[in-house]
Amino acid sequence: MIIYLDGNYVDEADAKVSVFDHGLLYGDGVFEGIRIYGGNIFRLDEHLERLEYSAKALMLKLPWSRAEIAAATCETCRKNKLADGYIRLVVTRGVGDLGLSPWLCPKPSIFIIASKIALYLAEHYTAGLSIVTVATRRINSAALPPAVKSLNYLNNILAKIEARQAGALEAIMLNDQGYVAECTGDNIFIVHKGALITPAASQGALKGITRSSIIDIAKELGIPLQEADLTRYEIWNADECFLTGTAAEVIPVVKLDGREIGAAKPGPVTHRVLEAFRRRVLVEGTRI
Ligand code: PXG
Repeated sequence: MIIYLDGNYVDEADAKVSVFDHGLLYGDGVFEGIRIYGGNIFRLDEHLERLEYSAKALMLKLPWSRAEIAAATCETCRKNKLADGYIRLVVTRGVGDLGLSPWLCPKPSIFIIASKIALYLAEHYTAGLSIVTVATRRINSAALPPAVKSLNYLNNILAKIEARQAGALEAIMLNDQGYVAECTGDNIFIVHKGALITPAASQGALKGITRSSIIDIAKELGIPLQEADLTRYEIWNADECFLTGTAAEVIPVVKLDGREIGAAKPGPVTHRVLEAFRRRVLVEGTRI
């Protein structure tokens, strides 16, 4: 596998970063997970815009233009002959000393991995997931805005561990007021009386690229969509529920904390949205 690392295309065995990189020492950095479908990189510009916003929030100045990062992303896919897969684009604060101070890190590092990811099995999409609510709350945006896709994922990892301890593959994370924020690596939607409802990003969700694509699909299909505060009560009483994420795409949820949601099987609205999403990813995107 060929990795893009700080301006060079290197073999994965040579793709190494320093132990003094603050991305490693402190999780000081940002990243994107991006999909490529049939040679088209899905919503590359939106991903790079989110990367810029995340970096700006950390006062991490990107010394590359969006066009330069886009070109390196496409070239990494071409070099690996990757037409369908998952791209991990990472920017770290770079090498510094053993103190926190980011201003002592003169040069950020960038690397791009073009590979594959499979979070769930085919049967999870056909049967739907059983998820749980975990006690680990989504981090308060006054502490660290959840919209920042940073290299510090410990909040989500703690929740993921809790989910696994409970025998589930994904978990709902509530915000500190008890409203549903999102899942550990996915946004959440419910279907109620034919309408789609998803928590607003201000409730502690990442502004997911898949989420925004589903919002566009809802408009296209004429499905009413609302951003609203959700508690578990709304999920218990939902007709359908599904999660969205770059890796997971659109995955149905049929149980929460052992309670069946709706008919306890993937529902018609979820199917319509999923089919529209699958059509869209093949035609939308940046040709590499
Ligand atoms: N919320 C969080 C916290 C995420 O990390 C999403 C929502 C969905 O956003 P996109 O833009 O992908 O639609 C994410 C993205 C994993 C994994 O292994 C998940 C993400 C990133 C990297 C790895 O589950 N999720």
